[in-house]
Amino acid sequence: MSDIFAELAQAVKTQNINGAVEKTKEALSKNVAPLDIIQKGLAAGMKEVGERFEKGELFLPQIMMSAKAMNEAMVILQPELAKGTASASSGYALSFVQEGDIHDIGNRLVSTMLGANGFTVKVLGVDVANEKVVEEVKAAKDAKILLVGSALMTTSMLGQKDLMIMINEEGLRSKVKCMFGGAPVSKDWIKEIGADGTAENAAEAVNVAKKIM
Ligand code: HCB
Repeated sequence: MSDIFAELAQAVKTQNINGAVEKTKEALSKNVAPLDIIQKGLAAGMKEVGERFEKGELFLPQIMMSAKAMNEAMVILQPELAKGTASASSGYALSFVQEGDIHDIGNRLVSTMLGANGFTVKVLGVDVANEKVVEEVKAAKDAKILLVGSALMTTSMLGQKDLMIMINEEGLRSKVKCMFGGAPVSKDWIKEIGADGTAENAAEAVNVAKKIM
């Protein structure tokens, strides 16, 4: 089984878009769980791509093509992930990528997994201003709302702190539970800004979301 994960990762690492799609189809045909295909295969490859980019061994066009390979595979996986088994509603979630940030692969994955686990998810997309999030919270009728914010850059992560301040100033803190994630987000950061939780991956995000709601 580990071979298929290595091959999925390899397809992402070598910017092999067709290969990522074909290997994903092959893994599904072998009954490999869609989430394992992502976490043990595609995302593991993407992690390595990020590390090599940081070391200056890869350049932006290569990351873009690796992201494209992962995204094409996700097109196939998303309907599988969305099937889920939940029937009861777990709550309403607002999902977004922080202002200035367009990294949406992880946020889309978390949103899909929450949807598959009974949450009604409104996806606000990328580069979302805090004012927009606050506006959406005010407009929502639900008594409690889960904020699912992602930031992949240390710069955009700072916007999470500003959002917590805005939410408090607007008197909305009791209406929201705040779960933030993305590579630079740590438990210490969550504590510092007074949010409610974080998660390292989409499966953990579902558990955390259910716990804090
Ligand atoms: Co991008 N990029 N990038 N990038 N990029 C990062 C994020 C760096 C860390 C790479 C590096 O230097 N090592 C870096 C940020 C450095 C920093 O600030 N510390 C960086 C940079 C600098 C940039 C640009 C500025 C590069 C440039 O233009 N010079 C530029 C910024 C554009 C912008 O946003 N304004 C840029 C562009 C790109 C793309 C477009 C080429 C592409 C994004 C494509 C897309 O998303 N549509 C890209 C990519 C792919 C990456 C890396 C390689 C991978 C990110 C990814 O998709 N990971 C990333 C390296 C890294 O992250 N270490 C690199 C896979 C997903 C599945 O994981 O962590 O996003 P995830 O999500 C997980 C997890 O965090 C958690 O669950 C998810 C699912 O398992 N989670 C949550 C996520 N959100 C959550 C919310 C919750 O509530 C709970 C859990």
